[in-house]
Amino acid sequence: MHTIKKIFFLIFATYFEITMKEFSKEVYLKWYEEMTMWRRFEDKCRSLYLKQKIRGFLHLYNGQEAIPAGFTHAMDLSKDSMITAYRCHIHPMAMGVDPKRIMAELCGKATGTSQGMGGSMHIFSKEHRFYGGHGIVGGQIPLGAGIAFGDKYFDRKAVNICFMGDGAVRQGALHETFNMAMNWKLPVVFVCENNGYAMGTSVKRTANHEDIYKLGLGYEMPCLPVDAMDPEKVAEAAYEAIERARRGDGPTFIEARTYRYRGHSMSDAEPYRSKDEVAQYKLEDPIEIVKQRIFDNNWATQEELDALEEKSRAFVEECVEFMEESPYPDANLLYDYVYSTPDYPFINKLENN
Ligand SMILES: Cc1ncc(C[n+]2csc(CCOP(=O)(O)OP(=O)(O)O)c2C)c(N)n1
Ligand SMILES: [Mg+2]
Repeated sequence: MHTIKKIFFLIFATYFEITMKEFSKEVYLKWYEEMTMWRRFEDKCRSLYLKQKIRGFLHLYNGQEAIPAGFTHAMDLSKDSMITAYRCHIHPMAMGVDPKRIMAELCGKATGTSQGMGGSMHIFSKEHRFYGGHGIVGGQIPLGAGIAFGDKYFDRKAVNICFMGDGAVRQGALHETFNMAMNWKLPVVFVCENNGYAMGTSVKRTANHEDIYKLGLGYEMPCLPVDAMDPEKVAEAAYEAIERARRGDGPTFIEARTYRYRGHSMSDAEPYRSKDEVAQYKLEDPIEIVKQRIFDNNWATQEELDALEEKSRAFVEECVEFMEESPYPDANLLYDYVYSTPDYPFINKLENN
């Protein structure tokens, strides 16, 4: 952005007080209700998986809730977008996608976000600009930059938030993307959700240092770590990065330090960590942090919070009812979504042999 344009923006921003929404009582109560609902939703998925109503893979998000809570507080949900990996049930809910449709998708029902044909790793909503749900580790990193390229090209003044895991940052595609994103000053915020592990491999064992955010330094990309157990800290870091991208100054790389309470997926005996370690992180549970701040400010009583939690519980039950009452997709539809090329050379070659 030209210097004059920048100065004009700063004067405009100061005059009209364009700053992030404040961390009010309403925001904290909303966070409490949402985060307890997200936690219950994931716990319910676990039990539906054990009943074989959810098949295939299932990656739960327990412990990481402060990240979507903080980011959506700082985003402009009327135009900004998100993309992430396969641990993807909660981000779209934070963006406004109906959790009932996500529950239906997880169980392969026709009312699901992808008509039941994507499943747990492929939640998607064009309407809410949530662009997946990607199973290839790191595959979404260049895609996020591509979305930002489109936003810049069409001058939409929108920002893409591109989430990835601590395992994904070891993919070569991250480096190609960081280079291009900085070169073209793309409006994207890269966020590594560092939950300590890539399946059973700890960050400690992955590289010679644990400061993932420093990967931005080689590209002179603004980069920083943030305590991602606290949604307020996440929102502050997110807002600064989003506004930098929006005014044309390019990407930021945020290392959101978090922890996952459940296993990598449903089939994980967790031999790589101790129960003590998990218990230690539960002392800084993001939901408890929100609860404590509500109490510290006398914004609600225990009974009022219990009532919000009950609302969350009842809503998750409604999601399950919606899913149970929904039909499976028509079997014939399967053929509509299989990509096939009649003259695909390799299959012919196999058949000829
Ligand atoms: C290219 C590729 N390699 C390997 C895998 C297998 N795999 C699935 S998840 C995963 C770990 C990724 O961990 P991380 O990026 O930290 O995300 P988290 O599961 O912690 O959210 C691996 C190696 C894959 N899906 N894609
Ligand atoms: Mg991880």
